[in-house]
Amino acid sequence: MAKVARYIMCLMGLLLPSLGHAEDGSQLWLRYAKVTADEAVLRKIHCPFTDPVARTATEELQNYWHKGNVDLLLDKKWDTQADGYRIRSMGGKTVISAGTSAGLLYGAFHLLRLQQLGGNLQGLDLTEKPSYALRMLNHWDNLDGTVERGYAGHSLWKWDELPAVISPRYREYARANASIGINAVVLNNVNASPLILRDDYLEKVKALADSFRPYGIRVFLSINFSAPALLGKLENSDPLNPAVLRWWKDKTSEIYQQIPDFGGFLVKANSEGQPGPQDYGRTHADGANMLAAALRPYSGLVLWRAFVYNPSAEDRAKQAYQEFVPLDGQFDDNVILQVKNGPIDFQPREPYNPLFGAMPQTSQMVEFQITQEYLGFSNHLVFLAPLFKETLDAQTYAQAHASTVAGLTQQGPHPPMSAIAGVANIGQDRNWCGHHFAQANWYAFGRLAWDSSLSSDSLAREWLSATFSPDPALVTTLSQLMIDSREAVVNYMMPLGLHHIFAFEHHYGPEPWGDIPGGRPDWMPWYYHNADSLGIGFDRTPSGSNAVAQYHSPIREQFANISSCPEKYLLWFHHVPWTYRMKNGQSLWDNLCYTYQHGVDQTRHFQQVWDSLEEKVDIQRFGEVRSKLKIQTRDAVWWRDACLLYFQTFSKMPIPVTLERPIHDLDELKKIKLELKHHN
Ligand code: GCW
Repeated sequence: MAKVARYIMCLMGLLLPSLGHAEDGSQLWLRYAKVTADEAVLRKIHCPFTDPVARTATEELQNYWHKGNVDLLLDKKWDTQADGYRIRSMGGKTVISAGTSAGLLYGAFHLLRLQQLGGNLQGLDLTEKPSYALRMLNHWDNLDGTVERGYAGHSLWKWDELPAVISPRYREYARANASIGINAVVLNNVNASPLILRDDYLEKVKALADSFRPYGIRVFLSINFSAPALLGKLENSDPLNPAVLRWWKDKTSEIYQQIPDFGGFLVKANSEGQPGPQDYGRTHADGANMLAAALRPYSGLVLWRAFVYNPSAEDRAKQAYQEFVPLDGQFDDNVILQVKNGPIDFQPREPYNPLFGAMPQTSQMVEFQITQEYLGFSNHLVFLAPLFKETLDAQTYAQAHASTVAGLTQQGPHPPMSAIAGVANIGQDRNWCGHHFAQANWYAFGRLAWDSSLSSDSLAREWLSATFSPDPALVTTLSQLMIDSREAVVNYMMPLGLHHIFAFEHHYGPEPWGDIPGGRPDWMPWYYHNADSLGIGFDRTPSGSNAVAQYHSPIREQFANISSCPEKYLLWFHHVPWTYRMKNGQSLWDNLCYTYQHGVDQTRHFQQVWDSLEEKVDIQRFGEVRSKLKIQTRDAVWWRDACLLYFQTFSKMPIPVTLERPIHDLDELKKIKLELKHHN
């Protein structure tokens, strides 16, 4: 009955106020109520500064702040680089003070968030300073409008229309970023086309930079290391060739003439077929320093990626460390090494990358993947804050102080260059991210980049209150679901340290049997799971590849010893007999079966929880999330059946009778060949 009433009211445009108007998710977490003209005359927002960022701060408050007068002050006492701010209640007013206009903007959004979340607005006195100086999104967007591993439609950047047409979405995007503290974006894919540096594209880049600037956002570009040869028609792109350096210097100067606050270059070099300094017998440091020299006069940065591996006899998990650690101390101080959170590649769970803490003289930053390449695309509800925090909070024991990954990357050798990046999950979909709950991952990434000590639970609650409703029943129930969702995806995809057992190319769905005759072993699932009649898992102890040696003591010993290795990493570091006794007394095989089943049970539970909240969620988003949860559960069953039936061919052990029976046949599953084209 209620449903029918809601439907009719929706048709009449008369939705219940508590449910808002018809929602398509396009407003993200910024569902602030606008100040009316009557309200506006009752309060004054005072800001003596007129630069574009301060103006944005003022406008946001003018448009959305309902609760009395606010003064915005610049206070030189503040570190001018830090974007920090203070908010105080003083003599009937609220005062935001900061060292920069960007600080005022973040302070304004903080105040609006407090209002939105129903926080106490009396007697305020709070001070904020970001954990990282550079809080950055990496777009893997191509110039033809597709997005590498993008699951929310085409690229937001309409290169063919720019610079003449400026889509209103550019500002909406920038505003959303600013509201969570993101202050830098790399516009294009790390598999970079050299064309991005051509004059006509730089004009388009300038137009985007101009749209983002009022929101305190700086633009960076991914570059193709061979651009001097490919675009500049030089003989080569050898970093030690003076003509190459000259080309980069000229190009950089050209960029800064158009975009005075340009941030710098992100580089994927000698990785997965991309060109790089090694093509000329030079090192990563030679390549990075050459670009750093071109950028130095403008205080620009080089973000040099450490994601490198080659088909060789060496364990892939060890290769980046082997290549980069000997270069410690050789990188210029405007170079930051951008390191993926784990040593393989954005798997549902990886131990932290041992490069963190292994290069004390080199600035390092973490790269997370917000887009869900290996986590069910935008079909699966997976809240990533617990994954991000697992890495940030990991204790490396690399130094006496500050040796969590967060600590190491926040206090590198060259402050204030600290930085953090997330590969964006944003596209042209009306709801920006493809799945309504994927917005939470964009949100959580930004908020953690601002304050890495925030808890996953508080982030889930904040986001839910702002995005769906502050109703405590909804927030409590769904925040629990969100927190559980990361472990669920690990359980139904790759539990107990399993990794890289997904389908070739598109990376959606299970393919533990995957093998392409003559294909690169380090792209094949068997390389990683090593299942045989004795057991399963990758031996990375001294009796195997000895990747554990790359970790500091006592982590090294903890991981190397099968009885102290956390079970969540067991099969990452050990080849374990099927009959091995797990801590709960089950055999490894039984435990694997129970864990896969548990993952399936969790997704079924998510469906029930969601349905129980039907009355509390608007119709459109309710229906869309419900459909996605159905797909997620179906996929979880698919993963369970595929992995257990396949591994059973080695273990030869029965699936415990208390568990659900598989509903697929292995042969039938092996025939599935998805033609997924990244939803482009
Ligand atoms: O995860 C792998 C992806 C590639 C990606 C690469 C990288 C941009 O499968 O699509 O390329 O990582 O991070 O460079």
